[in-house]
Amino acid sequence: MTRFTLSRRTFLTGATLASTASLTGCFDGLGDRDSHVRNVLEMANSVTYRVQRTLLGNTDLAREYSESEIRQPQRPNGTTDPTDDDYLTLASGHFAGYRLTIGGLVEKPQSFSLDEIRAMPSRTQITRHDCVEGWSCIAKWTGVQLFRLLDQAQVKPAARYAVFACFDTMEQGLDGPIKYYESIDLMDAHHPQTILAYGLNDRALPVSNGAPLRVRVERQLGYKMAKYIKSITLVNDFASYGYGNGGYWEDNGYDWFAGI
Ligand SMILES: Nc1nc2c(c(=O)[nH]1)N[C@H]1C(S)=C(S)[C@@H](COP(=O)(O)O)O[C@H]1N2
Ligand SMILES: [Mo]
Repeated sequence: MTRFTLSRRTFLTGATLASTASLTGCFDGLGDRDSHVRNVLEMANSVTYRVQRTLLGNTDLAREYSESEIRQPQRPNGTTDPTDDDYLTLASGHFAGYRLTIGGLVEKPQSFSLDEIRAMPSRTQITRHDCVEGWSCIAKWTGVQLFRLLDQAQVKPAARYAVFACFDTMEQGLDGPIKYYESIDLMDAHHPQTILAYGLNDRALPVSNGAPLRVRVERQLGYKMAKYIKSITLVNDFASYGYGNGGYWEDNGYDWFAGI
């Protein structure tokens, strides 16, 4: 049976301009954050989100591929070599001093070393990464399923989203460096294919693709899959992050829900 896949763009019929703008790629924002285009996009995005959440089950799997379908390396995109001091210190020690923290709306805040994460049950999946810029790569990702870490932290009922804070600075803001961040809802956070990956194509995850840990959210576009993850915070809204839209690119006009 063919899985029923909805293109989010199918639902943007009233917003052709907006959908064109959202296809221009990772390097072009939409400009004016308060523009009309932005409002149209937001409306279309929330409709798409609700429609997809209704039509696609909670645990429908993204397609997985075979080894022979891996034809090229995963193309690095966005930040490929963070220059932030705390990151460089950890990288120079092969990430031995790295800890992933989980906090916010949880009963038991957690802190994991990479060894602890690698010792947990792992999942390997060969999936296709689709960037909003229009390119795709099929690659093999290995990591721990996020729900395993969340279960240890015991997410409180009030939590609605998981926010990923990253090491890499995207630009200098008035109040200091603006770092990459992203967020997903708890349905995606508990999805069996949502993993914190430390392996790529049978090797340690390279710096260019997000070492030491990057999230894979296989039913959404590439920009949702935060690289260089520093912490995960459970929240019930994004108001205290950036411009309050749930992600660095979202703050620059991209859809928060980027289902494919
Ligand atoms: N921390 C961080 N995560 C990020 C980005 C980034 O610049 N910084 N770029 C995003 C985009 S637009 C894409 S397409 C993917 C690229 O992942 P790759 O380098 O493994 O191909 O990472 C996403 N996650
Ligand atoms: Mo992307």
